[in-house]
Amino acid sequence: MRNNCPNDGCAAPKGLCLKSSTHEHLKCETWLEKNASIQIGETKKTTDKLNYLPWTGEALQPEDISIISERAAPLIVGMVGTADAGKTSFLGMIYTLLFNGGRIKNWGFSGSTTLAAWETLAQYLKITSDGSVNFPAPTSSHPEFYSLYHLALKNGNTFRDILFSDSSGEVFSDWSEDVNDDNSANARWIYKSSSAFIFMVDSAALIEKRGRAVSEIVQMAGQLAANLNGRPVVIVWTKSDMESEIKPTIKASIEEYLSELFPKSTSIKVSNFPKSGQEQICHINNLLVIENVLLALNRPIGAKFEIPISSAGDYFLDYKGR
Ligand SMILES: Nc1nc2c(ncn2[C@@H]2O[C@H](COP(=O)(O)OP(=O)(O)OP(=O)(O)O)[C@@H](O)[C@H]2O)c(=O)[nH]1
Ligand SMILES: [Mg+2]
Repeated sequence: MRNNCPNDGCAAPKGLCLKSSTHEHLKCETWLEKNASIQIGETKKTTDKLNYLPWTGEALQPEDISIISERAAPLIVGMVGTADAGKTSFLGMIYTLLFNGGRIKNWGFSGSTTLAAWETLAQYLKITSDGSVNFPAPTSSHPEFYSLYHLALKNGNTFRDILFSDSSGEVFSDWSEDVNDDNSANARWIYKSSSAFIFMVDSAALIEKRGRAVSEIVQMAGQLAANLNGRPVVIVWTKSDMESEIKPTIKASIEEYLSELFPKSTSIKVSNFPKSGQEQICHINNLLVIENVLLALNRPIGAKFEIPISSAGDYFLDYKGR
């Protein structure tokens, strides 16, 4: 039996879910009613039998990484930040800017196996008829939830396959309090597998929660720094349209702490709201983050991080062009 969603016009599970994003179709009532036995961890096994292409356009799972590993090992960029920090909408903005002709210095867009997932994120950021923006729902905190967004980039004859790993801030907060937390398996995998990190500082949280937000950010940054082994971190101050409302002493203390913890890092302010006079933080800086991640990844680091790539057992198929 094909496990198609009975909702009119819905392409889940192979394409876009009409009601929600990426793998969230597993939470859709209509989907669950029709496919009662399907659990998050079982999706891949079920859809494997249905797919004629090795990829669906949806966000990749760790076991899918081999699909994009023929050219060279892809590089995973871990998105780390507290709940609501703006991780998912940052990714939606990156795709929106690239789709509208934005450029990453020296790098051209060369494809993606997760276009449907990118497209879903970008749909959220579209301004509605009443002038508001529907941001994505909080990312699932299920310990088996993985969401890897693929970008293939080209610089002359050099290709880079980058996977941005989105995750729930709630899970990363649990991980930062206890790295062995039972429900943080995905955060542990992201931390172990990433070649670089984007660390997000939520300007709105610093305004609204002040000291509590400072402690959460400090705790998470400390845990991120614990076993970096030279892997680069780019610090991103999200929701910078609100920057002027952050108490100067709070801002200065976080800046000082992060620059001591990550002395080689760059710090960039971004926003999803291109207010007049502040276009740079939206139109330029979001892509500048990716440019800085790529620059940092091109510098030699202290340790090499291997990610699992399946072997075809054939010298020709196993050849990874560099
Ligand atoms: N002022 C302002 N608010 C923003 C901006 N971007 C996002 N937000 C708000 O922040 C909320 C959270 O954004 P997300 O991108 O979902 O945050 P997240 O880090 O993915 O959250 P989790 O998945 O729960 O960890 C959104 O629902 C918006 O209300 C921005 O540029 N400026
Ligand atoms: Mg999210």
